[in-house]
Amino acid sequence: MYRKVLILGVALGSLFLLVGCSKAAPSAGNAVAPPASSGAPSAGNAVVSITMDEWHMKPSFTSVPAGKVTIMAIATGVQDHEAVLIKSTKAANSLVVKSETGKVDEVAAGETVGEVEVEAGTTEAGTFNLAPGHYVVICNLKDHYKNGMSFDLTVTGTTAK
Ligand SMILES: [Cu+2]
Repeated sequence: MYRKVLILGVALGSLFLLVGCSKAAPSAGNAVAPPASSGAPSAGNAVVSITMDEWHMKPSFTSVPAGKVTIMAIATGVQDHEAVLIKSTKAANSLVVKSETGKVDEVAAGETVGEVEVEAGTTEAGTFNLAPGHYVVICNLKDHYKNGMSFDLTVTGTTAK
C-alpha cells in the first residue's frame, strides 16, 4: 500500500503587499495640517495625502519639494470629492466663485495642473510634476469650495526636470 504524500509548495515568497505608508487617520477636532518638520517629503517622490469630508480638506503636508508629487485623495465622508491643483498667485481662501455654477473660476484662479477625483469612501491618487511656486488645492464640485474645501500648497526649491 502506497501513500503518496504530495507536498504542495505554494510559493508565496514574492508576494508583497504594497500598503500605503500612511492611512492618515484624521483626528476629530484637529483640522490643522501637521508641521512638515518630521517626516518631511523628499524631492522627487513627495506624497500629499488629503483627507476629505464635508467640508474639509486635511493635507498631510502644505509644503513639498519641486518634482514629482503624488496627490492622494482620501474621501472619508458621504460625498464624492475632488482635489484640483491650480498654480496660482492667489490665496486658497480668496478665489472667485461663479454664482451661477457654485464653482471656482479656475481660469481666473490660475493654471490648472490637474485633478484627482475620488468617490465617497475610496482613495485615488495622481502624480504631477510640479515646478516651484504657490498652488491652491480645491474641491470644485458645486458649492464645495465655498463650504471650505481648499488649502494652500507651497512647492519649494528649484525647478526639477
Ligand atoms: Cu468636495
